Amino acid sequence: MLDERGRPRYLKGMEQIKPPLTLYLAAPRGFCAGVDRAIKIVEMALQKWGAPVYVRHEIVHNKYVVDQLRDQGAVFVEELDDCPDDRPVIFSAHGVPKAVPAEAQRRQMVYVDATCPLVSKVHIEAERHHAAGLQMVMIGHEGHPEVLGTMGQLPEGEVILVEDVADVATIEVRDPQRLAFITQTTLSVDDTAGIVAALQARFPGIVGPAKEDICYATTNRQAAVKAVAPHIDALLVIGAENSSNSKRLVEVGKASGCSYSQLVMRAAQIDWRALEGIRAVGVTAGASAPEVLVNEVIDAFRDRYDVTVELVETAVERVEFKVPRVLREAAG
Ligand code: 0CM
Ligand code: SF4
Repeated sequence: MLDERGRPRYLKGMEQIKPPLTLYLAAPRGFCAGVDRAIKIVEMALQKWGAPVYVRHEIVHNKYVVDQLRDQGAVFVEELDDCPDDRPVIFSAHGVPKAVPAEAQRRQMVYVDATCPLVSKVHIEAERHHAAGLQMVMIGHEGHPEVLGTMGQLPEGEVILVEDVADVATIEVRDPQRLAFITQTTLSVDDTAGIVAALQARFPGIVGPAKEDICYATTNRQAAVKAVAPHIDALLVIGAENSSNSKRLVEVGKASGCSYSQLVMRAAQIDWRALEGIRAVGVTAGASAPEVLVNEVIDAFRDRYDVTVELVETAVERVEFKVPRVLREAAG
């Protein structure tokens, strides 16, 4: 029996015995090197130039992170048109179409590009294929800012988007012999393998990266969820609705046999009634979700259960990216 706040209800005078629960904590989880760098860029820009510093799009897809930076003087906008000429602007970790920095230059704005180097790597791949005369197929989710940014590296019509295996059957290409594929960095590793296989079956001459362009952080977080899944009755993924990599973790949880796999922004969103009777829960966090929110969720479980934490670590990450040189130089 749970009370109105989802905590176990006890009879008056009885000792408060909390039910036992094992909490399997996935590792790696949470911030990746690209997110860490992007947040640092905003913080260092605020130190260097003072507030306000404009940020085009959420620097990373997490409301908590965005709210904290806003409190320090960052102003989040969706388009460059919403920024004044005389304040610095930062481009989010997801990348921007080529037209965006070009426009910032035309307006003689100070800008810092916080695009993750692993997204920039895909931009460069696309340009290289284009220069070699190949048309591009991009595997990704329509409308996602990374997809808009990557497709926007090449002229209109040069990149064809496919979202799933069904799309592969219907696309029309200029020349099947002169084709390359690239992918969004935050896709499901397993789903993408299926789409790549379908592309290779229909266009045997298609050129691509060794596997796909999914980044190390996405790959590692999905592998950790797969390792946790056999132990648990429910999985909570800490992350935001607009975070592609976080949503993929929910799907991987479900595909790995965990029927209750749920995205939560933070502890307040946990549906305690849905968890009634569970004995083992898995917790992970998307690449844009700060560890403070993981701790908040663990504490919320401790309020209600006698918790034993088991770490399930499938990789150790040591990737770090430097911030752009302009921010490493003294204020000026
Ligand atoms: O791309 P995605 O929606 O997963 O973005 P995010 O901000 O949640 O995660 C980090 C990144 C990138 C690029
Ligand atoms: Fe870069 Fe991957 Fe992190 Fe995106 S999820 S910011 S591509 S490291």
